[in-house]
Amino acid sequence: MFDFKAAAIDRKDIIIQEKEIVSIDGEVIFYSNFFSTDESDKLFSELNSCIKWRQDKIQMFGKYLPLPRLTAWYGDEGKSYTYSGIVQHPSPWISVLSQIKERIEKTAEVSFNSVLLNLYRDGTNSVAWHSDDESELGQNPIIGSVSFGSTRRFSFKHKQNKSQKIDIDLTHGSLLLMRGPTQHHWLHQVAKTAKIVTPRINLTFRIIQ
Ligand SMILES: O=C(O)CCC(=O)C(=O)O
Ligand SMILES: [Mn+2]
Repeated sequence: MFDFKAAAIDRKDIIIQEKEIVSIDGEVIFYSNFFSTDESDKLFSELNSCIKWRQDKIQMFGKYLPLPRLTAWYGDEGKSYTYSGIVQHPSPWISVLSQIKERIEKTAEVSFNSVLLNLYRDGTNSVAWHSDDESELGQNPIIGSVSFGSTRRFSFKHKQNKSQKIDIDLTHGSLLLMRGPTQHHWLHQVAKTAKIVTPRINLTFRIIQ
């Protein structure tokens, strides 16, 4: 179990505050400044230039439509991932991704074996309501979500009690941990917005069984 009493973790320069976002029917914890601004600036530009971004298409109403964002999948050999009918075969780990993975593993207290990356080029890019509940993620998946670049609003909506909604702004250098039964009871999305014109990169570290 996660120790909520440990309210902050030491980073060399500052204390990272943790905040519980969801506690009913799930466990979601947010660290707003997990990476320093300096580090986050460097990681954003490295990811922006080094990642092999791809434009996937999904089949809807008999047509193939481009996803409203670019994606990439990295991980241990053989850890393929299927979502919305798209099969992603992993590219091997690169140094920048391994560094980020190692940093968040200390806090998440697990070893991740894969990461899905999303590049939201501007506010027209988004991800629709969904849960990360694919069978290869196991019963109660733990997901470590790291964000760099533009702040975008991440929303939760309870599946049974639809009036229950929680919004959280995912800032540059933040970490959001989702675990426990969260994916069974909550949907999440990043909605389109006319306010944002600059890019954002999100990495969701996962454990493929
Ligand atoms: O961009 C985000 O913050 C979330 C992305 C997401 O939910 C996903 O890739 O499954
Ligand atoms: Mn998701």
